[in-house]
Amino acid sequence: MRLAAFILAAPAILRHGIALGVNRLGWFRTQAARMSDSGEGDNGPGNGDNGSGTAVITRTKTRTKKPSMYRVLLLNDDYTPMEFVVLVLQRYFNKTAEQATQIMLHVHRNGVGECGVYTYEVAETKVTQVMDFAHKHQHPLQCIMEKK
Ligand code: TYC
Repeated sequence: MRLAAFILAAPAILRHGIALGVNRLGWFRTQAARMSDSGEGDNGPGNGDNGSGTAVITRTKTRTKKPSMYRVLLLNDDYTPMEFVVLVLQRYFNKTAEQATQIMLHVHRNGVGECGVYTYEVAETKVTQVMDFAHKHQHPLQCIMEKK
């Protein structure tokens, strides 16, 4: 074909080439198959060709989120016995006698100290357990939680 003739025929070649060679529905089916083979995306019910000749591909990306963490704190007071605070730290926060003593002394000297860091429900449970235990023994010990 002479160059001039090719240039004149080019628009038609392009139009028919796209229509015949790269069938739109065929391309979508290929994409869907590729995505499902690779485990990519979610081609669940409702994503297929509904008979209209139009395929809709949706992709669901799994997003995970780390939970917010909460510090559980003990507050100092003038009346709760030191041994009782040490016992609380061992019983509810799984501290050794040495760790518990260090934390208790830190609270005694600084007014506040961290017992542990937990997710919301666990922190809330520990606060309730400590407050109930202190109340039962008539000590004014205060235990609180704060978002990190
Ligand atoms: N200050 C208390 C005392 O001298 C001891 C104490 C320590 C109390 C820590 C509470 O969270 C606390 N007996």
